[in-house]
Formats: sequence, structure tokens, C-alpha cells
Amino acid sequence: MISKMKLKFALLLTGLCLAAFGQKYQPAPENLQAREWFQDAKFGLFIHWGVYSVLADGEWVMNNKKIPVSEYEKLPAKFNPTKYDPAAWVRMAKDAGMKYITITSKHHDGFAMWGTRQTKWNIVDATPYGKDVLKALSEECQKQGIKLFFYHSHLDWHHPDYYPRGRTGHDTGRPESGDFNKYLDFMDAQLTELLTGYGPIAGIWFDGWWDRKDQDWRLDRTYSMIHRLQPAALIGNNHHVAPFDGEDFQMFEKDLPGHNTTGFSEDATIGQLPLESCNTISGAWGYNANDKRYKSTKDLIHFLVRSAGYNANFLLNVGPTPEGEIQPEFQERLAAMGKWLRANGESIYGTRGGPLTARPWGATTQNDSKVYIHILDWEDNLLAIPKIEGVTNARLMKSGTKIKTTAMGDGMILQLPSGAHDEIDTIVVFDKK
Ligand code: FHN
Repeated sequence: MISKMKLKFALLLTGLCLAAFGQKYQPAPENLQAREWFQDAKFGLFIHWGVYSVLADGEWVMNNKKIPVSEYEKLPAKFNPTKYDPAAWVRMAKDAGMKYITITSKHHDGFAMWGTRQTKWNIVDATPYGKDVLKALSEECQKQGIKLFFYHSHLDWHHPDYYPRGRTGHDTGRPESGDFNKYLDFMDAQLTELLTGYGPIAGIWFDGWWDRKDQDWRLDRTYSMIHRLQPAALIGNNHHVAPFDGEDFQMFEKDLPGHNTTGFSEDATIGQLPLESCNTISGAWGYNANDKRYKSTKDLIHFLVRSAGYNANFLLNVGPTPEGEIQPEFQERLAAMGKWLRANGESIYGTRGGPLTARPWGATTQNDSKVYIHILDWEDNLLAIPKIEGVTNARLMKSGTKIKTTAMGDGMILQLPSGAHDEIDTIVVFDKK
């Protein structure tokens, strides 16, 4: 049963949506339900995996190292992930406290990680492994109750009809000719396979539109095809601009919503859709053997909490090896996040951001009956915050220790007893009256 607060949120969102933009797209009831589930889920696993992992230099190696198609096509013969264990991957995600997985079905190199009939450039026809890794993963996700999204690249450095070229992919050795609509027909046919052969798909995570911002990508055609095949599927497009008609959620890359530390999101105004921030554990998305820039578990939990404060999900990435393994540095951090969420999950799952907007010292989240003050970066025992109406019984969530609150002007002072600070997140909880 959708709660009063969330129904208010959903109707507000939809009403504002339709009103603001006179939108054609009317999300189906099951799509609105899925958006609620998405916003309650809060935490997902991003997986960037493909033949590029053989070179262990990230997912952009083909473009960065100017590898022509003729050379790059030698990679699949060396891609044989015999250690791939989808049950272990899904279990790892669940133990980390994640509720869904978003895996690259096709990245910019155009290589299909499933047995597509549209091209031989796929894992079943072109590798010694010869099996459909997405099929195995989708079955395992259904078995373990984890939802599955497919990342799908608009940009394609391999397909001859991805022409005229965009910002990237100029050193692939493809002929300077091609029919872009044939490429879009090919893409729609591949998406149809993914949405009709892998069970219920929670959504499609598009990327690469930014390679040709001027191009007519026939998005309305592709979006309505997806919603026709699976009305509950949530469409997101990492185009780094305000949401387009037909989209169901909005993502921010390596940034909290509305922030732009990476330069990706300068035109990314926050729309009225459910939000998701994605980030890496190291620097790279795809497997990169030399990338040791691992974020600490504390930093990763802070990103999760701050995302929740912005009413956004956190999609955290791993780049598996060509053998099909998740490196230990990633597994350790995910397991530690799962441990933290088993103790503190009530302040994250099923909440919405607020009532206070994001603060340098932390974030606030709320559900129907409680407000959670997440004190992340504040070492003093006194914290002044704006008055929060309609709440009572302030206490530390971990111990239940009462927290003294003193009204001060139109604010209130929280008085933390000495030693109350938690190394990662000191959570003060209030009951809603
Ligand atoms: O180019 C991609 C990159 O490889 C990766 O997939 C990220 C994930 O959000 N998105 C693009 C960069 O914006």
C-alpha cells in the first residue's frame, strides 16, 4: 500500500510533470508503481563488463588507444570468463544491501553481452566462452529477487551505419559512409530482444546520446517501443541535460543531483523524475588493472547517504575482470556497506530526502513516521539546524540515547552527549507527531 506521503509525492511529481511540459508520455500505473519501488530501493550495483576488460585499461580503450575495428575484433577470441558466477555476483549485491543491478548489455564498442541475432559481434558467436551472460544473470536475479536494468549505449564505435560520426570513434577505420536510420533500426531490434527474452526488465539505462547532441535519435519511437513491450520498465538517459519526454528517471554521473564537479552536468537541471547518482569505487568504470584510486568505505557510505538526502538513489559500479571475477578491493567495500546498511538501513530504504535540504555537515531523510538527521562531517557536540515542525523525542538511532534539543530563534540546537559521534554517520532520529 503506497503511503500517504509517497502518494502525495507521486501525484505531485506526475501532475507537475504533465502540467510543466504538456507531456505526451503518460506513465502507466505499473510504471508509477515501479518508480515508487525505485525510490524506496535507494541502492544498486552498476556493472561495466565487456571484451575491453581483456586489455585491462578501462572501457574507453578502443577510442583512447585509437584501435581500429579490424584490430579490436581480435579481442573476443581472448575473452573467456570461465570464473563468471552470476549467483555469487547477485549474492554480493544483496549482501551489500543493493536492491537492483544495472549491467552493460552493450557499451560504446558495440559488443553485445548477449546472444543477439542482429550481428555476430556478440559474446555467443564471437568468444570461446560462447554463452549468454545476460541470460544467466537475469535468471539469477529473478531467483534471488533482485531487479535487473540493462545499460545500453546509443553510441557505437563498431557499427558501420553509425554515421556521420560524432565527437568520438574517429579512428576505427570504418568507411566514411552509412545510414544512421539503419543503425537506429538495428538498435531498436536489439532492445526488443533484451525486452522480450530476459524476463521482467526493470529498466533501460541509455548512455552516449552526448556523442551526437544534434542528431535525431528517434527517442520517442524507441521509448514508446520499450514502454509497449514492458510498461513498468523505467527509462533513463545519461544525456547530461534536463529529462526528455518519455523518460522515467534522471541520473547524475559522479555527482550528487544539481552538482557539477565532473563537468558532465552543467546543463543537467534537476527534473521532476526519480533521481539516481552513479559513481565508481576506483576511478574507472570498466576493468582497469592499474587504477588503484579506491574510495574508502566511509566515502562511499557518505555518497549513499548524501544521495538519499537529495532524494536520489546511489548506483555503485564494479568492473569485472575478463575471467569474470570482482576484484577483492571492490568486494571488501561492498560487504562493509552491507554491514552498515543492516544496522542503519531504516534511515535509508523507503525514505525520501528532507525535511532539510543538503547541508555541508550532512543530510536528512524521512519516512511516514520518522525524520533522520545524518551528521556526517561535524565533530562538535552542538549542531544548530532550522526548526523542524511536528517532530518529537530526539534520540541517537544507534543507542536510543535521548538528545537534548533547544529551540533558538527559528532554529534548534541539537546537543550530542560526548562520545556520541559515530565514525561514519551519527544518526539522530525524531518521531513525527
Ligand atoms: O562514456 C561513458 C562511460 O564509459 C561510462 O559508461 C559512464 C557511466 O555513467 N558514462 C559515460 C561517460 O559519461
